[in-house]
Amino acid sequence: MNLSIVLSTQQTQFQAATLSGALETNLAKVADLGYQGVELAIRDPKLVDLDVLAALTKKYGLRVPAIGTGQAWGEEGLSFTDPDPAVRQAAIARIQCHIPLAKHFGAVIIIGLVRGIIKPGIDPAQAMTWLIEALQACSRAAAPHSVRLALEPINRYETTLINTAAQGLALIEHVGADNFGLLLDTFHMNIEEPQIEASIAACGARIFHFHVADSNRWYPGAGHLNFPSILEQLSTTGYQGFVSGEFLPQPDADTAARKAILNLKSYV
Ligand code: LER
Ligand code: MN
Repeated sequence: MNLSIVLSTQQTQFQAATLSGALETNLAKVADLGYQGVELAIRDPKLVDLDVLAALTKKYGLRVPAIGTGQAWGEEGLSFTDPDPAVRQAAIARIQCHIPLAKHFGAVIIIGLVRGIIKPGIDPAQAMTWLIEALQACSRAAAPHSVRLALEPINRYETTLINTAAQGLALIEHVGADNFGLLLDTFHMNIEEPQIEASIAACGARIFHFHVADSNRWYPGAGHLNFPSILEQLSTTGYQGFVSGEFLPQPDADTAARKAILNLKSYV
């Protein structure tokens, strides 16, 4: 099992980016703890230098399995389902801007909260149409570069659009692109899925990336999720990607990052 952990390239309001800021110090720490990869959360690719990122991740022997994009929503309000067409277009352009980075690292581009929410007064069917059109445009732009996109079902308290794996699978049918799949996150699954292992099995080869946090969004082992069973089911699907830690920096970031890898290794 390849393990990675979320690292935001800049300070962020997103609480479950375990590590943020101080890029080289954090990369050295992640490598030292034994992680094979680092999932980079990047608000805007224009804020980072691909050459620097490439050199530093190489220096510390870290792969980049995925790029998180949610800060474009959380900190700038960009979304695929905003009633304002200019905002929708800016969100699509922002995601497309991640393609060169994703191509370089062989990373999946995560579509999390940048999909947006159904805003008050907006017909849900209209929001879904905007979402599908945006995902088709981004998947089409990424395909020639062999870049994949993964939409993350997110719990009902954070979005009104695509909360469950089943909704994610239905969306895949509508988008109709081979390079579009899902990111499953155990924290959200614990809230939304009737049975976590069954949902993992149902998603099968469409699982493009995987986030782990425990039931309380602390590091795996700090809550009541059955990770040995969840990870066994994930491996049964043939998943070859990274298991990526995205949890609160509690009781502090260093302890959480250290306990997560210790516990995850003991489960498999
Ligand atoms: C992002 O990966 C995530 O899990 C969401 O909770 C973002 O808010
Ligand atoms: Mn997540």
